[in-house]
Amino acid sequence: MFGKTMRTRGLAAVVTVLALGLTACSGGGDETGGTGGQSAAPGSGPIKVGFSQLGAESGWRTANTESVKASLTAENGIDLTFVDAQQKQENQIKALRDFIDQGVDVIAFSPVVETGWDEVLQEIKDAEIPVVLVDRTVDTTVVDAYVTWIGADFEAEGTTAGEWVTVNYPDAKIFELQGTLGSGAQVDREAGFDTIVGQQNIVGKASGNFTRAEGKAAMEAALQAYPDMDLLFTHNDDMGLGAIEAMEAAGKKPGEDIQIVSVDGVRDGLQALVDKKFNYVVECNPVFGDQILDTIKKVYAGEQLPRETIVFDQAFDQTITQAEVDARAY
Ligand code: GZL
Repeated sequence: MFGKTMRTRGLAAVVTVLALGLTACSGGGDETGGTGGQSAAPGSGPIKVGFSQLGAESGWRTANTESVKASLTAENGIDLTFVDAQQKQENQIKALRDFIDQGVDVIAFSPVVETGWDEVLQEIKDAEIPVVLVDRTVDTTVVDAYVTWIGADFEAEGTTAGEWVTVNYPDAKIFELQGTLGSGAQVDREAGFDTIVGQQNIVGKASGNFTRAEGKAAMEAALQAYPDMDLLFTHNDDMGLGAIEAMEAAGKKPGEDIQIVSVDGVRDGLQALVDKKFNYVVECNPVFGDQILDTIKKVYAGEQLPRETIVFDQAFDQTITQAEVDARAY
């Protein structure tokens, strides 16, 4: 939370922040001048939102960005500044500092990795701009660095994938394609999966950075290094689709010679299920722009919010039909 003193809209007040609930508004806009620069009191115009998106690395991210932009619109009362960081933390930190200089009312961002944010999060806190964490998580020493986090339960996704493997392929020799190293999604999916399957069943790991090209390259090397692997757990569909290319180039049948368990559930990933090249996919729903909009409006209005909001996920196996895939929103 924002420490002991915050500005609520229209008046400065010393507010004791509750452990879980939080009222937070950006500074500025009240007669005491505030610190948020140009921000205005509720109802006097759009909410200025700075959104730092980590990149455009995967089908999941594309769908997430589309959902965010479809919800955070002028018609919905938002003046959005959206910045893509091309998966570089330094770009996100620059964007966050620019948002402070612009005097936005609310900052939303999906941190590419969990650590390295303390300095800029402290600067944002000092500027009294509330932060909504989207999707990825942070590991920071800054107390009350953000108002709330909205995203998926990455560890549960890993656990769900691991449980399917232990039930269906308990003796599998598993290779694990990890997402961006140090990202919350990578750390927690690995923790959830490995705990269930047991490290003794994992022959090797490598990062494909959540991209198709890097997933393909990592799998090409893994096929050489671990010729006895017979199951791939990939932290996202895009790396799994790249791995399929590598397997087929090596004369392996994906989904048969090497089972593939993936996370995300984007259309191309579910199509691979229909095509029998993926065997199991745990969804990580990227379409939650409306929930982000609702959260931002509540933050701006100074309403209390839960510390986190978990986005609902499900899982799919090869019984999924082409019609179901075609009907998917993303
Ligand atoms: C998960 C998200 C991950 C996806 C990847 O919520 O952060 O990042 O699983 C994406 O596809 O790159």
